[in-house]
Amino acid sequence: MKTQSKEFFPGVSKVQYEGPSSKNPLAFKHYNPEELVEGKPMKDHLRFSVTYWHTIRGQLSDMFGVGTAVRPWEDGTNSVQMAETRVRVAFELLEKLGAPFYAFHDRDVAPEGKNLRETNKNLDAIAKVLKAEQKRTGVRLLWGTACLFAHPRFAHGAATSCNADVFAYAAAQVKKAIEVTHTLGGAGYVFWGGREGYTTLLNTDLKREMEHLGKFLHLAVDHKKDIGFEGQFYIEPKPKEPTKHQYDSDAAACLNFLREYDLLNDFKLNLETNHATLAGHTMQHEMEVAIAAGALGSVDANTGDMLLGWDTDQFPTSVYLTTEIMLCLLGMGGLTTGGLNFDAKVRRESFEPVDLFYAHIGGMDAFARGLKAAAAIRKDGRLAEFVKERYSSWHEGIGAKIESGTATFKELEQYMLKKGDIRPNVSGRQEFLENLFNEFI
Ligand code: XLS
Ligand code: NI
Ligand code: NI
Repeated sequence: MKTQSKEFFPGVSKVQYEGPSSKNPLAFKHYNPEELVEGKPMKDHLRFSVTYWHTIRGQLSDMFGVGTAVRPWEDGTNSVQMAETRVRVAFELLEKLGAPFYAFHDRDVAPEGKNLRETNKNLDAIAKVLKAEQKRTGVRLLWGTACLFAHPRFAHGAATSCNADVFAYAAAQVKKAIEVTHTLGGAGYVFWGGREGYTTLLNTDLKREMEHLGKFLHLAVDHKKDIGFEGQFYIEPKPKEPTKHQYDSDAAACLNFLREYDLLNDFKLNLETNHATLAGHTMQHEMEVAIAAGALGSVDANTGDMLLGWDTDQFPTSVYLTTEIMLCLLGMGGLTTGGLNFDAKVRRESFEPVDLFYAHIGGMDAFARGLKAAAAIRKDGRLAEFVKERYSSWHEGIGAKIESGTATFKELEQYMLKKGDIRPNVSGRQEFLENLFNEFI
């Protein structure tokens, strides 16, 4: 067994805040964990999380080529022993980055065995190591989840599979994953329906599949209550990839699904930037939709590539994007159970271990800048004031009457017949507002 003192990233020491003038690529220029923004430490606003699947398990392969990742600690096996070593790697990285959270799929952390029983045993063994490392470092589990998409048994979906046995297997797997998340004190649990959708409607009973998904989620809620797990359940929308259409396609579709199946009280949304853009939305749009329903829970913080149409899962570096995200989050009063989870991978060409640090440091700094810019926009107040003023006709008179629900169509007709006509009398001032936004970047 590897001893705890063995270093996996010997060239990297604990990443420190050195301020904006630092030229050290392994230092934070903007993320200063204890610095107060709107009276709260940055680390509590941002609640950064590292994803196990990309950062620890990502091979950097693509559709055209095998993995390029150079990971000197890998022994070429997927043994339980190797899984244990990877936990040490993960926690060294988490500690050096000063990231307070991590997230994983069950199969990222422990290998499948020859049957479900053995697989569960493997997971239990690694959960023990995870728990010890959490205790040693103070790092916490943001959320756990089950991988219901990689294994061939899920080719037709999991909860929405045409085969009832696959539904049963998925249920057993999710049961176990929730229990392990509970044991590790996870703040939440995510459902991402990687294959809960279809590739052709010719073979699909859409209504039946969606009902099965609703049923599955109810069973999960029941079990959560049974075992006393108080973490937040999330659905993570994504429109497609790997399927042609996933049922949880965007925030609005998820909210409607949860409402239809009476699950709205038990779920919030975990929104991912690259999924928003795949759905033809901005992240800000997805966030506003979720916030309006009181259902924004957590964020998978990444970004896509403007010129590539798939889920490239890149680390976020655009301060415009992070400012928009932080403006939404500050506006809703901040994250509670959720976090900014870097569901992001380094490029296939960035194959050295140290690239994992550059990537996370860049993402953390980009969000720190976004946080500061968003707080400055709020303090300045002009943007919020503009929006408020834009709706001022609703603050009194006929507007107030409509909003309070006391106006009738008849009355509105009378009102307008008397007035005669109405024309737009104030500009939307988009360009003015874009300039205002830029003042803070
Ligand atoms: C894939 C998803 C996935 C979820 C967790 O596109 O983002 O990584 O976050 O299953
Ligand atoms: Ni994600
Ligand atoms: Ni993704």
